[in-house]
Amino acid sequence: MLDKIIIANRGEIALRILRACRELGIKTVAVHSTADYNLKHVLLADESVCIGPPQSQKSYLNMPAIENADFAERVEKSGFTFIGPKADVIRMMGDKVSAINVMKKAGVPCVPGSGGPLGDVPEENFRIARDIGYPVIIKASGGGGGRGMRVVHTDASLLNAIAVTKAEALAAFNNDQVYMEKFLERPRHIEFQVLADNYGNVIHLGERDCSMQRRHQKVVEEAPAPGITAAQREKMGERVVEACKAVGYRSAGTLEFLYQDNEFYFIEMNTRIQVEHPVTEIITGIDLVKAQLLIASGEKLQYTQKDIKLSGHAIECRINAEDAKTFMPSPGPVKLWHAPGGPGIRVDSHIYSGYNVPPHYDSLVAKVIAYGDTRETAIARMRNALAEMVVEGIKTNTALHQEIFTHQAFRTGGQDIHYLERRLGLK
Ligand code: MV4
Repeated sequence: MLDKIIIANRGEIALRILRACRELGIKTVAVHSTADYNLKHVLLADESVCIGPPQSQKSYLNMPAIENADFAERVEKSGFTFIGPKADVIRMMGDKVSAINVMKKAGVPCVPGSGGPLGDVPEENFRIARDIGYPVIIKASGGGGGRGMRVVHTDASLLNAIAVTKAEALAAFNNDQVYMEKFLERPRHIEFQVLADNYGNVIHLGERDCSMQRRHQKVVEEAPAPGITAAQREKMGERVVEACKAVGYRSAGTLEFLYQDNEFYFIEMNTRIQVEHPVTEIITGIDLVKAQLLIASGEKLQYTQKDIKLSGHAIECRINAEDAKTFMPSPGPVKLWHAPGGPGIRVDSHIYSGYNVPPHYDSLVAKVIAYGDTRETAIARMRNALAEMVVEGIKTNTALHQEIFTHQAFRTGGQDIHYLERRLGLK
């Protein structure tokens, strides 16, 4: 078992990791900026080290390395264990063109596309676009999560879109490689969770629906995805497991898909634990963070695929310190915090009465997760929990969440990625 770990995170996930360490008897070192000396996990950790001023670039992200893969590599080269996949696998998935190609080769369905980086021969790019069929989307290979993308509807704007996306990609990611995909107009965002050990054992833990988003920020996530059948899950699950085996994946990971007209299309892979992991933990009964720690300790996966049974339905609301209408950040002192509770409610949060939300980082202050044997029950419990929750001193987006659950379209389930922005009248 690992003896002691550095928690190189902040906020609710750092506390989540600390709790898993406590359960396993692993000692913890919290590293934090000067703005974060009063973070809950810093106060609870066995040791803490201040690593710099508030700005992330000067503290949490202050290292000569330019990307996650380089960081993982440096950790391993220094003789420590990195809790996550191998550096070369992180690097491969960080490059979207190479990620798509390995997935395609391993039998995972991908969006019809260029299958490689675009060159600078105009006629060739016109041909690719016409073969795919407009509308197409130009994406930066070094991008992901919605950064560096452009939709193109006709030949007339294709070359300029490629040129501009390339220039932006070079500036943002130091990599001007771009690729082309068919633009899906009304997809859902559905992602599969995987867990892999150091010995080639890989399982999937079903899917999450993360279609409720605004400006690429997820707002509500749920598992399982409404309407996905056990047969679809099993088929996609088998493919994602085979693909992870093929690349020598290790630790927790997420394969993101667009889902439209009953088909899944792989778009990218996240090589880390994600904000929305609790909904999967709840319906599978598996502690994903603990599993990551055990895997990094060299233990074999304790489950095989047949041990994984999904039960019930879980929904997560991301509570942000922001204005519910304007979405402007609302940092400052939390005067009063009462977490909701009761049957089927889990709250992952680092805030407490008297805590000050710093202005320097993302605005997530709590995740409220509701569980029930049916989706309807989970929604009812969530609405009670949101009504019961008290956060004073800062503004939160709780009213937005409350509104989402009043709408019949949400209650029906299966809305696309544009639903929330349409609903908010932002589109
Ligand atoms: C797409 C797409 C439509 N067609 N790719 C945005 C985030 C990044 N992960 C990929 N994204 C998209 N890729 C094709 N071929 C639409 C989006 C997209 C999106 C995807 C997931 C969740 C929210 C989104 C919001 C806008 C656009």
